Amino acid sequence: MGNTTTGFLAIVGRPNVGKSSLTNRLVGRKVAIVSDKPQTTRTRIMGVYTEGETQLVFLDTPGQHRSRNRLDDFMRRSIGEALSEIEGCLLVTTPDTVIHDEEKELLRRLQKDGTPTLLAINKIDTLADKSSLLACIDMWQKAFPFAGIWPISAKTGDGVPALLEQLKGYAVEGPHFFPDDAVSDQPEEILASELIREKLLHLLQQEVPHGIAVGIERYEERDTVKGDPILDIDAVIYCERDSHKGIIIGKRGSMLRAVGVAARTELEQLLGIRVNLQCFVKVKEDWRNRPSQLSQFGYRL
Ligand SMILES: Nc1nc2c(ncn2[C@@H]2O[C@H](COP(=O)(O)OP(=O)(O)OP(=O)(O)O)[C@@H](O)[C@H]2O)c(=O)[nH]1
Ligand SMILES: [Mg+2]
Repeated sequence: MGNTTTGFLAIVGRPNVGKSSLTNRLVGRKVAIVSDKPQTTRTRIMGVYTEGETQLVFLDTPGQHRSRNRLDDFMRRSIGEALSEIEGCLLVTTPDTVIHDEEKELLRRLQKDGTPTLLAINKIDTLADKSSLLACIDMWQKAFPFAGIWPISAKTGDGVPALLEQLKGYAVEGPHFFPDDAVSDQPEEILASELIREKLLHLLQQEVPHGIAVGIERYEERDTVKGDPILDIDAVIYCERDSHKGIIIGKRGSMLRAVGVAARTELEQLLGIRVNLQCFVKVKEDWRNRPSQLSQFGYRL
């Protein structure tokens, strides 16, 4: 056996630019939930890629944004934590004509730490005219000494293999941090609660899903009378207001049912086992500003 190498690489950027989509694409499996609403990712999630002697651990992070409550504070601290003790960093952006303040803030930190940093310009599949990319690349090149700039699409996979090749170069000699068949540091229960949150983000309007947290009260495998394994999951969806509770449940329970079916279907696919999912809804006023609640929902460092 040769020498193993491992690299910790943070994936940072503004909300909604496609950090989690890219993490999933790099790992080759869904490890982080994705939605078209900003601030989908709330915690630092490790996605693991192992090929032969090389292991890369991607640290997907919440989008860099200004704080309005204690959950936001926690999310910002998660980014800071991910940026310490890494071999390299990948800043993800979109083909814009400006560099946003949040991006400048991240680059200042990376420069201070001297972290080797690559840029991924994501969502190039949305560009009708690819020539506009040249001006974008030029703007970024002048702004920061990136170790590489890669126009990519996390959606189609365009450009991702070449980016991955460069990222492998940041792995350093040492034992693998995770077993070679691992894809994430997230326990299955967390994946289940996150998938429920993802479906809520997809199905609900702007303000409601941002005030939602999902707790798993039961997670037990058993054999059915026929002898097939089945996973019983009881989940509680916490929201901030009575009016939100009504929206989440929907007319005669239709919304809650749709969320449950979508989450169960995907969970069954990912885990390869039949799932019996029961969802309940409870109100926890202002939980995003209550430290004890935040830590109960797993939002603690
Ligand atoms: N067209 C297109 N859409 C993309 C691409 N990558 C991501 N998206 C979409 O962009 C939206 C945001 O994707 P996420 O991966 O959740 O973005 P994020 O940066 O992790 O967002 P936060 O966790 O909120 O910071 C979703 O609707 C994705 O489907 C891409 O390459 N092309
Ligand atoms: Mg994300």
